[in-house]
Formats: sequence, structure tokens, C-alpha cells
Amino acid sequence: MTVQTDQRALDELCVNTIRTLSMDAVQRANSGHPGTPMALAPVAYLLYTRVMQHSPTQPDWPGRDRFVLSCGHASMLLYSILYLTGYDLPLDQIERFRQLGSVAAGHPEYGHAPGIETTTGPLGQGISTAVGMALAERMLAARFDREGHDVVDHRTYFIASDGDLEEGIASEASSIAGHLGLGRLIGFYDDNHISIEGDTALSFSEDVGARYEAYGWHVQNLGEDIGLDSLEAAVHAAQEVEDRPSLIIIRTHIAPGSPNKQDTHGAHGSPLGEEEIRLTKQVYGWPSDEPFFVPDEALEHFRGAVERGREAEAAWRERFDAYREAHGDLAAEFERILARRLPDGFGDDVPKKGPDSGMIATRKASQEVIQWAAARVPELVGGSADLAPSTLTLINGGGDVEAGTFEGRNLHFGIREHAMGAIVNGLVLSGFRAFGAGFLIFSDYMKASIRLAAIMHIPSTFVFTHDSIGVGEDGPTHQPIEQLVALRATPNLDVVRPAGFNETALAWRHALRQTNRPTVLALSRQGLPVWDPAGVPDDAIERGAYVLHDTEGGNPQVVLMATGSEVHVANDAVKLLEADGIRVRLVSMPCLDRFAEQDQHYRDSVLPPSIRARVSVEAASPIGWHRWVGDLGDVVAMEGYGASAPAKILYQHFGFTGEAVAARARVVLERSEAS
Ligand SMILES: Cc1ncc(C[n+]2csc(CCOP(=O)(O)OP(=O)(O)O)c2C)c(N)n1
Ligand SMILES: [Mg+2]
Repeated sequence: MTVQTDQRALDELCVNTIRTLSMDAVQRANSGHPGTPMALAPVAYLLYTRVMQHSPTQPDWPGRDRFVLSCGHASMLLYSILYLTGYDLPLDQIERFRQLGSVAAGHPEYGHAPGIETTTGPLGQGISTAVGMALAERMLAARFDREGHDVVDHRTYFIASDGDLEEGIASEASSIAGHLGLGRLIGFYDDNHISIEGDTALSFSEDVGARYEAYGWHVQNLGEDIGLDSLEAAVHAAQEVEDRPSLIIIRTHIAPGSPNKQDTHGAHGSPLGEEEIRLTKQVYGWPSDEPFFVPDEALEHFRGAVERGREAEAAWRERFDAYREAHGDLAAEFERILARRLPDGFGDDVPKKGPDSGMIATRKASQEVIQWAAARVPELVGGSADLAPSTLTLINGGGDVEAGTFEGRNLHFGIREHAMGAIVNGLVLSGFRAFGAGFLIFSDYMKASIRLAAIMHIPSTFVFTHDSIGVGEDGPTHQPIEQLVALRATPNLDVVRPAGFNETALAWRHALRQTNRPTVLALSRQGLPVWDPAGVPDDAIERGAYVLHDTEGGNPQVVLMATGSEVHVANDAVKLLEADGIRVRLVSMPCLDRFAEQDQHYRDSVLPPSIRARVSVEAASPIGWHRWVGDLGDVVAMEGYGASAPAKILYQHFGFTGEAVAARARVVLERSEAS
């Protein structure tokens, strides 16, 4: 045999190792997706052994190339290649694929094992998050690279399936990736003609390549010509194109080599079966029938990635050391940002305003606070989905991020909320403190991305203004009702609805201080009075709720509790009740999620169990409030959709006035006294 055929045989053995591991793991779990990892094995093999700069033993090395498996259902592809190339994802975890406690979960989960760059599974999220990562790379390069010192110059690779490219979010993200000319984004489209219900011809017939060309991508369609050399040549061609993202279309066959399952949708999401695995291994000329068999020579070859990775990392470190010599401050700043450390002293001088400041909408307060935060936290970047004049989220003097100009801080996502959510996550995964802004009603459009941020424990910030019927004349389509409760129901997500300027300032500080939890800020469109900052404790958001006003002596008969703009409505009721000699406590609850996490002692100190006359006021769904008002309490909320009218009229119409709330409080008080 010649050296070349030796290499060919070894390549084939390695590719087949990925395939057999994938089918064995799915079989053992009796659940999972074998066919696609089998088909994509050559791509993963090529990327991880010949193309990508990555270091299995230093998986967080900043200079590494990123890889995102957008079709997360093909997770065994990623687990196989990570194990084989020497990441800390041992074979016994793969043997326990999809079992409780295994890092090899059903879909790749960020944080479970090194080398998993983002959580994928909801189709379209991965490719869109990858766009955020590729954008982050350009933005970091613009900030940190200097003449002769390219410390940021990695690439982002992804694999997307039919489902990924059918999803709307992928279209949004791909459109903006093309617009921004993200040349370091290189993806494979697995054109296998199969999805769950059968042939993709059932529902997918556009020319995907033409579509991506129209987005401004560089497109190569390899058809069936997907030998390693062709794949590698295509990647090199893609790398040459620096001003456009690249898509490499490959016509694969799901479950290749499987005599009875290849090219069938049956190979998508079910084990092949013991017998079919035996037959397939025969077709591969596989040397063993033992499940999870890994040939020594294959493993040894894969593990070459460890040494190559160490060398690549060391070379980068050397470059970084030279950079540090030349630009010490920048190097320290780069390390600070990637470590997610805020600048020293951040938050000590949070802005405050007094009641004489007039009426200020919390979106307007946020606008001012953003300037304060942006001046202190250079990694704070963000943008909105074409609503910046309304969300008031521009960073003054921050500059715009545009194709070829990536040093700016203001992103313009266009009207692409869902992609905005995923791109923000990609930016945050890359070190930025990024936010995306829109109207609270459109949080529905990006809920899936918000949820992934929460699952991944990353501190993305989502700024939602126009947070109630206070939107006014735009009417029910624009008036959020159930959005707050849906977001509050999302685990590991803080939903903060500040009541005025001072809570808004603390809310932004809270969001920026997070390292493992995303934050939603729900802000008012309409102007609100400003409380005396002396009454707003420094930990108002972290505690979630606090006593804003209390009866003298602290022995109230009734407790009113509210969030955001309705704190002021409740306060009007307080005045009316007090005029009648009723002792009232007013509780502001800017973050119910945090309040629920406080210990019983604190919660009882705010909402004393002995006081059962309680009324909550929030112009949104009542769901969730009964816990806080108790059996005898009352929930002033929106029981249906809003209407189109001026905000003030709507507040009157739906019972959000001091008079209406006071009347409900009187009923509750009578009821509690009678009980
Ligand atoms: C947003 C979303 N919708 C639905 C699913 C369920 N699902 C998983 S894979 C898949 C489609 C499979 O087709 P394709 O993407 O072509 O993957 P292949 O079968 O080729 O591996 C679907 C609908 C999902 N994971 N995410
Ligand atoms: Mg498919």
C-alpha cells in the first residue's frame, strides 16, 4: 500500500468510528438520532482534525475556532468527535448517552462538557447563535487587534440541517449575517432530503443556494461530491472569502451504509436496531461487533488533535504575550471582558433622581441609565429590532455596527426579533454584555432564544418597553397581557419591572452584575412619578420586593402590592384609604422571581402573614399573583385583552385607578375582618 492509500484507509476508519459510536450510543439509549451523525461524520472529522484551530485540553482558549451543531438532534456527532479528539467527555458518558447525569444529554447542552459552545436543539437557534458568535469575533477584533497583533482572528463553523434552514429565525439571522458581511462564518447545509415526516419534498422546495446567494452569502454546492478532499477544498475556498459568510451545501444520505435504513426518515430519530447495526458494520468492514469499539489506530490519529491544539494554543499565547508587551492595557481589558469581570467599582455610583424631576417613563429612565452603564462597561453593546427611537436604547456616541465597521456599540437588528435574541446570546457567549430591545409584546417573537439564554445560564439582557395597556392607542395587538407571566414562568430568568427612575437604575445594575442568569427589563412607555430615592433600598431588585411606604408604627390593616407603573396607581389608592383612616402598607415588587427566592423571614417581613387583606395591582395577566395575595386577597389585573384608546382612558376603563383599587381594598379589608 502507498502512503496515500494508508491515509485513505485511516480516514475511512476514523469516519466510521464516529458512525459506529453514534449508532451504538443511540441503540444503547434506545432513543436518539443515529442517521444524521453517520452522514455528517466526514464533515466533523475534517473540521476537527484538519481545519479548525482548537485545543481539546484548553477548550476555553480565546483564539479557538467555534463550532456549532445547529441540528442539535445529531448530538452524537458532536459527542463522538469531542471524545475522540480528546476533550473531557469520556467514553463512559457516551455509553450513558441521554441518561440522567450524563454530560452527553439528548441535545448538546452548553456547560455540560467542554467543547459545547452553545445549547442547540430548537432548530434554527444554533445557526443564529453562530451568527452572533461570528459578529462577536469581528467586534472583538475591531476593539482589540492592533497593527501587527491579530489576537482575535478565529472562525465560526456550523452545520445546519433542513429543519434549521426552514425555520424563520435562520432566515432572519442569515439575512443579517449577509448584510454585515460576516466572512468568518462558514457553514455546512446538510441537504439530505429527509426530515421527520419523510422526504423534504413534502414541504421544502426552494433553491436554498439561490436564497443564500440573495442574502449575500458565498455559496458552494458540492452535490454528492463530498469526499474529504472536496470538503477540504470547499472550506479553503470559503476561508478565502473574507467579506461574505459561506454556505457549503452537501447532498448527504442519512444513515449511509445501512442496507435497509439509508435515505429513510426511519433513520432520523430511532435506533437502527441490533440487526441493522450488525449489517451496517459489515458494510463498513468494521473489525468488531462489540458496541463502542474504538480501534486503537483511529483513536491515536484523532488524539493528534491534542498536541496540535497545544501547539496552536501556545503559538496564540506567544502572540498574546507580545500583544501584552505592546498594549498592556488592552490585553488586561481583553482578559477582564472574557472573564466576565465588571470594571472595579462598577455600580457604586448608580444614578439617582428625586421626586422633583417630574414625570419620567422607565424607558426614558433606562435611556439615561444606559449612558451611565455604557460609560463604565465598554463591553456593553446592544440594539433593537428597528425600535430604538421608542425603546430609547441607543448608546450615545457609541457608533453603529455596520459591514466592515465593527467597533461601534449600537447594533441594528432590523425587524428580526427572534434572530436578535439568538445573536445577543452569541455575543454574550463570546464575552460581550449584550442586550436586545423591543416592545414587550414582541417578546413572544423571541421567547425561544430568551429561554435558551436561561437554560445556558448566560447573562443576556432583554429590554422590553411599552410594557402594558399603557401603550394606549395602538390597541390590543400591541398591549402585553400574558407576556410577563410567561417570562416569569421561565426558570432562571429575572423579570424586572421597575416602578420609576431609581428602580430602573438598580435594575440595569442588577442585569449587568449577573454572570449566570439572563434579565428581562419591562419598561413603561408612559411617564411616571419619581420616588424619593431614600425610600428605594440599594438591594431593591436583588430582594425582589420591599416596603415602599408604610403606616406609622408599621402595623398596617391592608397591604397593597404592585409592580412598575401600577405602583403609582396603588399609591393613589393608599392616599385615599389613609384619608379614611385605614392603615396601609405599599409594597413595590420589581422582581417577583427574586422575591420568591428570599427566605421566609424576609418575605414575611414584607408581607406579614397576619395581614390577610392584600391587593395586588398589575396591568397584566392575574396568573401568579394569588400566591402573594392569599385566600382573602384580591388581584387587580387584566382578565382579557386591552383596547385601542388613550392610555389614561384605558387605565380608567380597566380599573387601574386609585379609586378603583381603593374600592377593591375596602372589600378585601371587610372580608378579612369578617373572617
Ligand atoms: C424548533 C423545532 N421544531 C421542531 C423540532 C423537532 N425536530 C427535531 S429534528 C426535526 C426535523 C428533522 O429534519 P432535519 O432538520 O432535516 O434533520 P435530519 O432528519 O435530516 O437529521 C424536527 C421537526 C425541533 N427540534 N425544533
Ligand atoms: Mg434533513
